[in-house]
Amino acid sequence: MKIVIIIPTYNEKENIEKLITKIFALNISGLEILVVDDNSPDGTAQVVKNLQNKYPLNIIERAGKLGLGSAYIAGFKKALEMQADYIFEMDADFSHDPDDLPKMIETAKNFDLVIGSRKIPGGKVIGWGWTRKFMSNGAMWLSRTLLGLKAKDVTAGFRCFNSKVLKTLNLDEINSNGYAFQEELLYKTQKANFTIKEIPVTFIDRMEGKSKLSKKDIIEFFLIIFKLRFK
Ligand SMILES: Nc1nc2c(ncn2[C@@H]2O[C@H](COP(=O)(O)OP(=O)(O)O)[C@@H](O)[C@H]2O)c(=O)[nH]1
Ligand SMILES: [Mg+2]
Repeated sequence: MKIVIIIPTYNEKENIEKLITKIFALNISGLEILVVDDNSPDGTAQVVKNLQNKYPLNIIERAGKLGLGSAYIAGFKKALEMQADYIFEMDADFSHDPDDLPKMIETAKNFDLVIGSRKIPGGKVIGWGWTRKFMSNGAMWLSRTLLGLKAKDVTAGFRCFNSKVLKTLNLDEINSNGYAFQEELLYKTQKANFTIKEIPVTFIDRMEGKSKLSKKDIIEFFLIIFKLRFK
């Protein structure tokens, strides 16, 4: 069984080595990491390359900041080439706890998509003010209502896909980025009738570095709802 964890990075020098070390310390058999770096000016890619002799660690280096969605699409294609059975999405900034990986892998044996969810009982967010929580809840409510999404955590970026999902979906048709990308991918997974399971996780806002997503990503989240709903 092969598990590939895709970690997109843009200026994550303070986080990436610690995260990679922590994931491999779990000793999960068949696990590999695939970093997708967008030519981070802080030298994230070099930090990753220095660890490649120690771990089963791969890197895709792209020319510039091309966005989270296209980073994942590039990562998915590579992970499928690597013959992965399970493919994870995971942030580089420790918002997603590596200790949740074993439980997600266990659950992935019975479901096509497993979501590390902040929005079901037992899940939570630490470090966001009330405005960000309010915005996030409102946005997800709108998206769930208009798109008929069953999962509660629409924009979760901690996910485990059975590779058959990503082989089935037409990855080249997904052009959104940021939060919209997570929303579109969830929508298409549900629409293709794959089974989806949320398990509760605690999401901790990043301690090191700054958010790489912007107002533009928030606007795109709303626009894609209408594109998916009314096209
Ligand atoms: N390769 C790549 N990674 C990105 C890009 N934008 C964000 N990321 C990464 O995606 C993950 C989530 O971004 P983050 O800034 O933590 O978003 P937030 O948690 O919503 O504030 C982090 O690992 C980022 O380094 C991008 O354009 N390209
Ligand atoms: Mg983050």
